[in-house]
Amino acid sequence: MHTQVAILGAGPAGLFLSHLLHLQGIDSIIIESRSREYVEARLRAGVLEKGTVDALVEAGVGERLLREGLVHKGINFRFGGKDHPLDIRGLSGDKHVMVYGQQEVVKDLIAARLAAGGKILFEVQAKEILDLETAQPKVRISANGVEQEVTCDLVAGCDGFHGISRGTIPADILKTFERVYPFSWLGILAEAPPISEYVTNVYNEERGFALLSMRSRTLSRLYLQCDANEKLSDWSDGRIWDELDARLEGKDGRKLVRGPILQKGITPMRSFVAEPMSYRRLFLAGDAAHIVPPTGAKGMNLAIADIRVLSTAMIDFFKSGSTKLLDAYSDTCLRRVWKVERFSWSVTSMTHNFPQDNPFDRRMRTATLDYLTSSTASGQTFAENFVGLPLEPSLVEDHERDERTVMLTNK
Ligand code: FAS
Ligand code: PHB
Repeated sequence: MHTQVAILGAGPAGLFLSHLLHLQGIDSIIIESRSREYVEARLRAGVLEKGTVDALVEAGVGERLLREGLVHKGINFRFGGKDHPLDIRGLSGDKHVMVYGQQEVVKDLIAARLAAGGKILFEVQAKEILDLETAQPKVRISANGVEQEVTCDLVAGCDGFHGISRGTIPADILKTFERVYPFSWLGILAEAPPISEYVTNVYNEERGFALLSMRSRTLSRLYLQCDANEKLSDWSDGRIWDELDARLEGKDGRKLVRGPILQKGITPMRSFVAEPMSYRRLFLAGDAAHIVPPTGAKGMNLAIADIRVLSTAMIDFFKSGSTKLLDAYSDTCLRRVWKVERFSWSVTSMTHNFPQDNPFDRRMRTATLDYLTSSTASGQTFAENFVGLPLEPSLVEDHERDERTVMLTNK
């Protein structure tokens, strides 16, 4: 099989890249190890930044999102037993986010690709990426024990944190940066009306963090900070509801409306960045290159932002033959990736209890949240990050300046 771009992974990154390339008449093949049913049922992110919504709508795959998604102009913080709302729209210059499950975005993108005759090889494992130093790299794939090769011009590593593409970058070139948090999130999807119109971040000095989100007006998406080594089997439905209510405790007597739990899972928490995000004709995007703790609702949004940069660079390459934007891809993305890593790390640090805390640390957290929700300046900082930072301008100019400097120095 031959294609212009071989894409590993049918998550938001791989699917959106394939769609954007298709709009410009560029051919791609997506290689996905899981079944279509599996990837469409996988519950993950829920909050879409304004830039993500705009990109999906402009690409013609946002119609259901606009129809079924929930507009969120604010966010709640609950600490000291009271709610403290933040007017995201007012603090961000009239921007807002939308709540629309990642699995819905994936369904919309798969439907669009298949309707356009796109090639998605489900239940096919990418085993190895070869010949990246040549103009015709290959991906060795395997399905039901049968091995084949996909030859291509470019390879997009959109295969997530546990994929193979990141490991294809030579160890003496790849640098990784990681922070593993000493806790996880226990998340549930429940058939129960959300406690409020907007997402609520709960900080309880004694018991830790909880997040009260939703996927619709009848589906609640709720999370609890739990120990990193917790087992799901230790958490009965009743214990989950009781602990959520315990973290909400307050004079206003707020309690969650309970309902059947449709899905539950435990997600480990880490911050991770791999540099560079490209090697020869391989370009990493999304979780293959970076991970953020879900606290800032940035994971999928970062993946889409990478693809907005990568698709522009790949389209320029196929239309003009120039590699300038591709050469600048990694540096361009990493500037924004690190700022988003900072935001996600900071929101996690100010809302979760850590084992080494003393009472002063916990009061500091409450004071930080009090300042965040009472100071316009602090609120504006949070809001501009939460609705989504703008894409960085391509660093082509920087690279051209560097090249000129190198040439002058070598003269
Ligand atoms: P993805 O992981 O979505 O997609 C990669 C795809 O590659 C997968 O379908 C995988 O099957 C496939 N693949 C891997 N190896 C392969 C191989 N060798 N061959 C072929 N295919 C291969 N983000 C938030 O913003 N909010 C949240 O609440 C949130 N919750 C999360 C909960 C969990 C359990 C996880 C794991 C992540 C969560 N995230 C959350 C982050 C998540 O949304 C990611 O950022 C997002 O899925 C990134 O998209 P992709 O980069 O496309 O990677
Ligand atoms: C979610 O609904 O998954 C969500 C909402 C807000 C966050 C993080 C996650 O800050």
